Amino acid sequence: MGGDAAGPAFGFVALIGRPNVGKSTLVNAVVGEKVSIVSHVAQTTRTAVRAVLNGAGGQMVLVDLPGVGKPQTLLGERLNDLATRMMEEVDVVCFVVDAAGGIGRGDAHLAGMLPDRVPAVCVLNKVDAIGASVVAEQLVAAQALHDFDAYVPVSALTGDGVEIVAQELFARLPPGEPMFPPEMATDQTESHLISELVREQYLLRMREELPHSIAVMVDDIEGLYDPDPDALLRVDATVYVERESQKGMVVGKGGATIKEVGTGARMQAEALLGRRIYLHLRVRVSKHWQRRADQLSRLGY
Ligand SMILES: Nc1nc2c(ncn2[C@@H]2O[C@H](COP(=O)(O)OP(=O)(O)OP(=O)(O)O)[C@@H](O)[C@H]2O)c(=O)[nH]1
Ligand SMILES: [Mg+2]
Repeated sequence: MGGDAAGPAFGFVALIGRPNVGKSTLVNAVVGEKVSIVSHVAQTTRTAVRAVLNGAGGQMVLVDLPGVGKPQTLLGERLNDLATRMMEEVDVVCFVVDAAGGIGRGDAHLAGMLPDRVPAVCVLNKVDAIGASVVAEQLVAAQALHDFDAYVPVSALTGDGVEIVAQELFARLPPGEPMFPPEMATDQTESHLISELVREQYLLRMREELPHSIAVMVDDIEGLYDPDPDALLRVDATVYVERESQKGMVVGKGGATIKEVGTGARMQAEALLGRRIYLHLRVRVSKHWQRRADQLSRLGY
């Protein structure tokens, strides 16, 4: 196991945990790049987001996944299914709990679903928000969840302990050749990355149920293969809401909200892609898309 004289290690690691425990923050911290969007809203991650880490011992693909919770909609059911299916298919599971929020029944339920044959590392996140005695208490609670192969207290936010998470995961990968070129941090398309950055801007600004009602699709992207590095990337995207009444909130007074969101997402996308971008957003209603199989599939969920 792990990279040794016999050759390099390669494998997939699934990030498993309840919503909001900090899985995506951890993935970004481990690879040192923003690959997956983050917000205070549960169900921020809706797809399997792959992030690639190259180390001395080999290559590891972190698969960031939706948090597993009580599903309220068909979307919620699909997100749970995706995460629980992936934990069966990977080489290692990285099980994340919120040590500050406290390990609870949701964690126990999920830990009960962990397959025995897959090594699992337990990450106790958000230790920046608690004292040493609480960390010790949460370590005991984590040990009662499952017979994990390792326990690592971290703060994905400050980066404390993140290096150790990478080491513990690497050590449990099977031997294998790298699958991705070393400069590739994620296999997401530019379109997907941009649509996620737009959604993140909304998640950070919207309240109540509205964040869950928002989906974003890039309809058109032009200039991607222009050899001129200064050429403008032109992106058209649609923000979907579930009801006519939500349109106003997404657009904002005099278009203020959609303008702010567009600027925020564009700036992040420009930094990530190293290109100048013109981003055009429009809003459409897709009635109750979270509950409709045809609409979910169309939106990529
Ligand atoms: N204090 C503190 N907050 C954190 C830490 N890690 C993540 N957070 C916060 O927790 C919230 C959720 O973070 P995410 O990374 O989006 O959580 P997630 O588990 O990916 O959530 P879902 O995708 O919805 O399942 C955000 O507001 C983060 O800033 C941490 O180490 N300390
Ligand atoms: Mg996430």
